[in-house]
Formats: sequence, C-alpha cells, structure tokens
Amino acid sequence: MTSARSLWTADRQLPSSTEPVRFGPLVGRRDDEAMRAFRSYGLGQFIHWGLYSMLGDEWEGRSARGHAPASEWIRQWNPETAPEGWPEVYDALADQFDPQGFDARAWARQAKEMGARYVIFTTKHHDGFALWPSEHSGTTIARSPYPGDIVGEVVGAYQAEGIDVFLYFSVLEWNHPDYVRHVPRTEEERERWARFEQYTRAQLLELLDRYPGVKGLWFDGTWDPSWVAAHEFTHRLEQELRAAAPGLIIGSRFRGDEHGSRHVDSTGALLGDYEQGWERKMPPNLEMLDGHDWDCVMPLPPNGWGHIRDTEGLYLKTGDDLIELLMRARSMNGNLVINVGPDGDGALSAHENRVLAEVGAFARENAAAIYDARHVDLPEPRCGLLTGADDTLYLTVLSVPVTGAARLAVPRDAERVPIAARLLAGGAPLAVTWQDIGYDLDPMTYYDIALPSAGNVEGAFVVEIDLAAPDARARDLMDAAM
Ligand code: JFZ
Repeated sequence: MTSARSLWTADRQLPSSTEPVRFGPLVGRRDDEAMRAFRSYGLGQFIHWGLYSMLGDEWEGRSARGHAPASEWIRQWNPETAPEGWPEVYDALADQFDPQGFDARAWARQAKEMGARYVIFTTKHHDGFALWPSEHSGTTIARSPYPGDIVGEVVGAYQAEGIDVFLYFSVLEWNHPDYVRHVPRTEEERERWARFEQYTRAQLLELLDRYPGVKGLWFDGTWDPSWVAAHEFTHRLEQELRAAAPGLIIGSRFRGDEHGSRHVDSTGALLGDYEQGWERKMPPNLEMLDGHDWDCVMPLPPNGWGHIRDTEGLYLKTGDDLIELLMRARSMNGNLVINVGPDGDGALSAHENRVLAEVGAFARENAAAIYDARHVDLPEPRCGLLTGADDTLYLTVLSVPVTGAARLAVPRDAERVPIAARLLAGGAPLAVTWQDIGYDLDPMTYYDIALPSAGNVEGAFVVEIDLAAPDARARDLMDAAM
C-alpha cells in the first residue's frame, strides 16, 4: 500500500500490532454476474431527495448558502444565523412532505434516456426521514400527507426500465434519540447505541425484504467513531445483508476493521466490493486504484446534492464537463454517477434536464465506447481519452489539435496496431497514417488519424479505430500502392 492512496479515500492509521486483521474483508475480488454488470454500468444516476428538497437551500427567502455545509445539510444551519426555532422547524417538514408532481416513471424514463444503467436513491439521509414506511421509525413517509411509498415507486419504476437500483442509506442520524457519535462511554450510552445498532440492522433488512432485486447498498454517514468502533457488529451485519440478498454489492464505506481502518483494512485490503472514496474527484491514474472496482459520484454544483433553488454564482457542471468525466472514468474502468436534486415536487431544474439530455445524446451515439469498453494500456493521447474492447479502440476527442490529427503512440513491438478509423457516430471514414518518427531511443511508433476540423464537430466525439497485426498494416500499404 502506498501512503498516497489515503489522500484520496479516508484517513487511515496503520495498526501498531502485526496480528492478522480479524474483521477485514468478507469476500475477495468478485467475478460473479452482479459484479460483471457493475463493471459495465458505465453511467449511473444519483438522486438526492428528501425533506431538504422542499427548501432548496433557503427558508422564507433567506439563503442558507455559506451557513450549512450543503443544501441537503440545511438542518445543520449555523445556529448563529439560523431561523428562529430551527431545527425543530425543519423536522416538522415531515408533516408537510407531499410531492404532488412526483412521477417515478418519468424519472426512470429520463434516466434511461440519459444512458444510466444504475441509480442510487436516498432512502434515508442524515435527517433520519425514511422515504419508505419503515416499521422501525416514526419519521417516515407514512407520517407525511403523501399516500405512497416513495422508495417502492422508485425501485419499481427503475427496475421496469431495466435500470439496476442501489439504495443510499445514511447510518448517521442527526436527531435520533439513541444515536451516539463517540464510542459509548457510560452504561446509558452503551444501551442507547446498542438500540441504535439494532434499529439500523432492522431498517436495512427491512429494505432488502421489501425491495427484492435491489443490486446494492450505498452507505453514507459511517464516519463517526461509534460506528467505526462497532467492527464486530458491522462485520456480522455485512454477513447478514449478503445472506439476505445474494449478489448484493456493498461499497467500501460501510465499516471499519478492529484497528479503525475504513475503506481498506489495516493491511490495505478493500473492505467491500468496490472503492467508494472517489466522491467529487477522479483518480489521477489507473495505478492509484490498485485494481479495485470503483465509481465516482458527482453533483452538478461544486458541493450540494439536494435541490438548490437559487444557483446564482455557483458553477454548474456542463454536459461537456460530464462527458469528459464519464470517459475519463471509463478510461480507468470506473463508473460515473451523475447526481440530480429534484425539488419538493419531484421536478428537475432546467439545467439538470439540459445536461442529462446532452449526456444521453452522447451516450446513445457512442455506447460502444462506454459500457463494455475498458482501460487501454497505451499512453493517453493529448487530444482525448482512450477506451477499448477486443480489437477496437475508442478515442474520445476532447480538443482537436492544431495539426488536425490525433496522434497515437504505440509500442514498436506491438502485436496490434491501428489500421483503419472512422467516426463512431455516423461512420465517416478517417485516414490513418503510420508516422515512423524515429525519435532516438524511442520505444514507440506513431499513428496519426485525420480528424474533422473543429468547425465541423460540436463537442466531444468518438473515433473508432480498428486494430490488427502489423503484417496487415504492411499488406494494407502494399495494397494501397498497387
Ligand atoms: C456525504 C453526505 O454527507 C452528503 O450530504 C451527500 O449525501 C454525499 C453523497 O455523501 O458526504 C460525503 C461523504 C463522504 C465524503 C465526502 C462527502 N468523502 O469520503 O470524501
């Protein structure tokens, strides 16, 4: 394990003991159908929806921006500037939640159009409000005027579209009477925490029981010392969850080992089925990933996952930004999960609708470069990003070079080299020229692909490149000469 990795996931302290880890991973690298599907999802949708969505990061005209860490964290409005009676005012929203415009099938259709192969949906965020009628809690959708089961509607609608469902679940609750943040110290705290553990366990088993076919659990709010220290409980619970839903995929943010290591155990082994630490960031290179599966979850604003009514002054990622992130993730075998924060009525913003449509148009035209394509072991070309499958390379061009050509570097002794290229969308052929530049001591040789001029393309585009043995290249050249 390189220490640099801890910068990108969670802080990790190596144990002073040299004993083997007892509460480490329960499963090694999986290669079952569910994990193979995960590796081909490519693109996902994240939805943050809950009581906070009704507020859009403001209350009675006052903005919470700068006063709470994020829009979905508005309950944590700094007490010095918070409205009168906050957070009780916030908790009372549970009696008002009534999204008349909510249409799970319309969300699922839009996700399908966007090209999403999985969805991660917030069943319960840090405010503790459950969007399903949990038998184990008084703060659920059953308390609100809304007559339905939101989680059930979302799960059903997405499954009907053939989109796999992962359930986001926050362990941490800001206002649960039994929640304890630190490692319980007194008998009273130990009793409360034990009740909270059982409550968490009951809700998770309830979710898996109510919504069969769910493919994964996406854990959050697992960083408090109480949960991290509960390694025996969480180790057992992970076994129960896996038994309750065979094939279930659990990310690395679920639990810690007996030394307090999270995401990876104290020996560096991944705690879960895929690495969940790539939140709002991309791995700088493939090596950083240690061969782990991973996804990157990304909000459109800098940081804010729930609805924000007034986005003035916030940079909102564009369709171009997201397409680049998607292909960067795919070039390193990861999935990109794009977050939306519907408002209290279930509506997406005009910006969200626009960028989802843009990503969808790109994904439809370039599906071959995205879903079943993988990392390619070639230097990253300066003009874009590479993915590949079998004897085909996909070059996503992000900027057209001044030379008008994309230059691919290929080892001199490569067994397969570019022989033909075309635009993936539409199939227009592009000339491939072998450029044996002959730099001194250079182990590489070069292929130039003539690109459409920048004025003739709009946004990123994908070049499909056929690979074949260099013999075939020589033969082609001879053919061309004859
Ligand atoms: C968490 C939540 O607090 C937040 O509201 C949102 O739901 C997001 C998806 O998840 O925020 C985190 C959690 C973990 C990290 C960063 C933000 N992390 O590990 O870097």
